[in-house]
Amino acid sequence: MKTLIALSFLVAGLAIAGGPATAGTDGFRVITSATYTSIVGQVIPDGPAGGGSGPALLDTINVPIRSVVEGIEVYLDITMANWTSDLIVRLTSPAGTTLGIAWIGEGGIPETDIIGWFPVDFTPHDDLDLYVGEYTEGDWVLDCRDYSNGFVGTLNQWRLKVHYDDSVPAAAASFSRIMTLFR
Ligand SMILES: [Ca+2]
Repeated sequence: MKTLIALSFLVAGLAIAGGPATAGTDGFRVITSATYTSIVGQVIPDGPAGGGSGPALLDTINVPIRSVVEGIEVYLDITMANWTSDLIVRLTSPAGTTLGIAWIGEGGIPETDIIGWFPVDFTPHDDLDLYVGEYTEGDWVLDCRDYSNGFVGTLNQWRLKVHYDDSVPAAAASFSRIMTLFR
């Protein structure tokens, strides 16, 4: 019985939130976006001398929109004294999905400051489309860690751009949230 209920929510979710994520108006779908900025200004703790991860610098952006994700973009502004390739930055969605954003020298990030959008300016470690279909509302948590002893970086600010379907009613968004519970 639980399975049948889950499937009915799945069908409802697909009927409303399915289709390609495109900008602008698409029939009944009104894809729009909202950008949130968090000014942080904190040093990312240095990695230990023996190797491995340093303590995490965590920062949260709370998204109040009740809808489903059509796309996610992340802007990072991290200044480094020297070398960024010892940094790993991850993002966890309200549904609990953790994806890699900036990752040890990958995706075209420079050796000095990382200032730009993933995936517009740099290629994220993981495909951020994996967030598509998740619930937008709640805490999105950025996790920055330094994996090499020596130089440190500073997270000046970051931004989260959420593309969502503005035509999805709150009830449908709740269905989407229930869907994530059955994954
Ligand atoms: Ca370091």
